[in-house]
Amino acid sequence: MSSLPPQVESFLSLSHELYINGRTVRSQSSERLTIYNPATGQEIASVADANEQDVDAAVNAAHQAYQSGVWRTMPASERERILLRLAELVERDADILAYLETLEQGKSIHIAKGLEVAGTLSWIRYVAGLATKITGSTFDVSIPMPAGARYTAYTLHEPVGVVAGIIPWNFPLLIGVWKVLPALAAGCCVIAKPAETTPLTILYLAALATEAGVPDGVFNVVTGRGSVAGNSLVNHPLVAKVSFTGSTPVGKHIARSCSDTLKRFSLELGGKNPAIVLPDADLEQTVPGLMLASFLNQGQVCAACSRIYVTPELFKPLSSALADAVTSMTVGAGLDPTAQINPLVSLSQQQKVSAYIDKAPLEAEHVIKGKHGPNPAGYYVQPTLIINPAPTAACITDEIFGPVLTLTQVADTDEAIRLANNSPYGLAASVWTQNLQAAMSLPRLIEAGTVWVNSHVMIDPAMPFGGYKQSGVGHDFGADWLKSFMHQKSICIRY
Ligand code: TAP
Repeated sequence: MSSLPPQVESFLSLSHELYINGRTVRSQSSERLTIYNPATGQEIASVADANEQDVDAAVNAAHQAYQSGVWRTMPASERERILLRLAELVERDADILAYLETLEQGKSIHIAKGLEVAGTLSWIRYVAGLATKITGSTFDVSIPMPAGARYTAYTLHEPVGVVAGIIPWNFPLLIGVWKVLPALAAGCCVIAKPAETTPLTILYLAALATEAGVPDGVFNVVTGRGSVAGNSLVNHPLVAKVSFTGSTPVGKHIARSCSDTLKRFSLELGGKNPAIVLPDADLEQTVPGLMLASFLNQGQVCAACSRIYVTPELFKPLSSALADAVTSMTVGAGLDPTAQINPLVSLSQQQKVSAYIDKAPLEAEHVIKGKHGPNPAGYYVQPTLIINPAPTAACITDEIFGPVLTLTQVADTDEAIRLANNSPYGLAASVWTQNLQAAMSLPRLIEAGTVWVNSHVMIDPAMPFGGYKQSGVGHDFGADWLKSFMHQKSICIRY
């Protein structure tokens, strides 16, 4: 750790507490959560393990800030300016954030800088701009009484109030921004709950928000366990909306809890995302595209490709090209600039993914494994390609969320579509073809919120992203994003 930038060392050495009312606040719980470096298994920091009283304090701070109007009644252009200032501060501290992300999450420093922090900047800037584009509509209505009366109506969009943003561990900073920033742009006040393994960058971001001019109480962070802090947040009566990204089982639990009090919720959940490779696909483009789609961030990407269906014409060349690519990938720590595959986020994720890999030979024709990680204490798994698994194999039905890819030969395009849709998930998919007819028609047949053609896993703040089926409820991103953090009010004027 001696080669870390001094600001990273000094941040890690802090006693990390909760972030409430624009400052660090000591938790009322004496419990701590240890944060480990996935590359070594060694402790790098510890954070507060918030209890119900801590959550109550954070929600009350957010509620008071909301009631005071300090943020929601601020001119929208001022909210936009402060959020753009936050982007400048993220840019200033980009290297610190990227190192922290690699150290707590395990991902490559290249991905942390070039994708996570760079993406964070794009998303903050996009969403800041939405603050000044909140519009309603004006219309005449035809109410017939009293005789002779005329009415005009218009709609207003008003922030829902206090929002709980619950964040997973795969892209803690970027997804943290997806949960917090649209709520802020809409005028809401927020409590963010990062995953228990990856809380550091969101704590850092909250302090930057205060520096940027976000008023106290508007952006709070509670670190802690989902079963305690997360659950208390979701059930808190002063929370008006839960914005959640995470697994489908936890998403269902949150939906059930919210339904008791009819809280608003949006859920971005898991996926088991297929790619269909047609006979005319250009393999020079398809092979690197599928490798990126499947092994980016060690497959810990909700939209990652994890099932490939290929028609017989290209089965052999595609399977041998993917096998070569998987076995030649270099495996190492996120801080090793040459490593293409890095450790998984945690010991439990390593054990979960390894169990799927161990079972695969019993369920498939062939299993091809890549290199081992350099440090047995790190949370590495070998990148793995599973050829022709049984249709009911766990590796083809379950979201593994690791560097594990299946390749299945199908008879024709119809079978590929049928198998692609044969999943309770419907987050994302891709079609690989040079045929215009197929490129235009196949995406309409696939049950998924996003379908790419000749690419996969490419997202943009302007492009709405959400799941079909059990992959979610609602959408993130796009021009209408803020509406899910706002009530619509009709005002009707008689004259
Ligand atoms: P989860 O285990 O679902 O955890 C997500 C967050 O929810 C964590 O902060 C977790 O806290 C918290 N949580 C757990 N139980 C809770 C409860 N009862 N009440 C409230 N909060 C609770 O997911 P994960 O393992 O961190 O992330 C991987 C999953 O996220 C995958 O399924 C992946 O597909 C999905 N994901 C989806 C998307 C989109 S955009 N659709 C993007 C990224 C990831 P703890 O950490 O303390 O458990």
